[in-house]
Amino acid sequence: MQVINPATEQVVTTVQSLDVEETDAAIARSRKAFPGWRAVAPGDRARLMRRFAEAVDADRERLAQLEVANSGHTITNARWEARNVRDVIAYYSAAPERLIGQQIPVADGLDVTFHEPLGVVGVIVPWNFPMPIASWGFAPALAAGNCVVLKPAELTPLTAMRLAELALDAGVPDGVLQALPGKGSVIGQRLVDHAGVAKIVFTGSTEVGREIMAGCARQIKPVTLELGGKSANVVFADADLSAAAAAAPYAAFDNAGQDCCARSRVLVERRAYDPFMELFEAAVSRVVVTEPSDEKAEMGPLISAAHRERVAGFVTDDVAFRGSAPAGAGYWFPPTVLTPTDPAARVLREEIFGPVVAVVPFDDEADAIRIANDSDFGLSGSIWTRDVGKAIRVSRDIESGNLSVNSNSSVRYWTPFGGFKSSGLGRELGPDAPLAFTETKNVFFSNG
Ligand code: TAP
Repeated sequence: MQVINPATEQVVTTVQSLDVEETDAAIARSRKAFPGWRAVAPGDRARLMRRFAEAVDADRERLAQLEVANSGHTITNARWEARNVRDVIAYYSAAPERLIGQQIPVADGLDVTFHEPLGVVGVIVPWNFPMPIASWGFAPALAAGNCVVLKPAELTPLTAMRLAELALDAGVPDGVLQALPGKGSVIGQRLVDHAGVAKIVFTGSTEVGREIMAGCARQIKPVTLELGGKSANVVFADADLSAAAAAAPYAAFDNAGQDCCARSRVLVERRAYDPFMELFEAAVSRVVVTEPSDEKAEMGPLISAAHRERVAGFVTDDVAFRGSAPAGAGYWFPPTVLTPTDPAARVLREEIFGPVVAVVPFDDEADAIRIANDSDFGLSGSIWTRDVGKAIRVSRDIESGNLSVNSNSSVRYWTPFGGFKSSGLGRELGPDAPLAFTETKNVFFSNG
């Protein structure tokens, strides 16, 4: 399988796609490694994870350059992503020594609970943020004493493969973390169907997530689903409009809009609509769309020609204004702002996963909440206002897993992350994430 640089359309390298037999062999290696990994004393497992984090730290620039070449991420973003992986592994390195159970008052003895690791966990990752999303699954799973088989997207396998090498170099035993490049329909499906895989962590489209959940249901296999989004960026008239407008392009066009948390709907209070649009247009025109290895780049290309075609299908006659994009080789697409008037427009309903955003006016607080919630998705979103009471009310009423007031921040590894409605099931990250990779065992000791 050829790995293509989306900014140049050139072949970066060739990677061997694994088949079902090779996937089974990898699962068998993982199952063999599990008793040993589970038996590593908590302090030693913590130390190995810290060494893994240090190995990632020492390799940050190489990982970042791999992501620029493989995924077209801007170098600034790719460096942040490599640091994020390091920090996520370091954060969960504290977990092995803190998997604390309970002592429960009972008659006739003593009752205690243990958090037992599940076994082999399959982590299936999309192409949009290959490195961080992998680590949000594998780091808490490893910390809780599980082995992980990681399935990167077929388009973007390079950083996942490098991270598995770094784990080995750091002393994490063979078979504890493996990355298997190849097709979702082959490797991913096998991880779901294989009785030797105890849990699936899936990040990707709602469509595939639904099938994964059905596959897991057949085996009563636990599953975490991190799926699509259609998030609203709600701007009230009392907000700092300059700050909201200056930030809005990055909430929709960062990573070329290939972001599950992209605020691809901007809802603006009607009486602030015209001044906001003027500021927003100026901000969009300033977004630097260029060769992603350029330190000044703020947006790179889309992942593939097929995806660019899909994104282009959302651009209708409602174009308000657009930014710029390079011509020539590469899957470039300009930042695009639409002002649809039909609430049923596809651009307001479906996930675009490209640099296209729709702006919609609203009348008041109730109208903003109604429009924000008029979606099958509920992953992320923002509320811009100077009124603290309004911020509290609206953030409680919007049906979404992650909201941000006067900012567009989405994912922090210290806090739980995941969606409402069709955006998913379960939460990743935050201090409790390792517990999602354990079963609670209750043991009664009779004093008779
Ligand atoms: P998908 O097409 O759903 O693919 C995601 C992963 O699943 C890939 O590794 C894919 O492998 C694999 N896969 C495909 N078919 C499979 C099957 N039958 N069984 C098991 N695995 C299978 O998504 P994508 O296009 O890569 O990513 C974009 C989507 O991910 C968007 O909807 C986006 O919102 C969502 N996303 C969500 C989040 C969170 S945290 N909620 C974060 C990022 C992205 P191949 O690529 O090799 O086919």
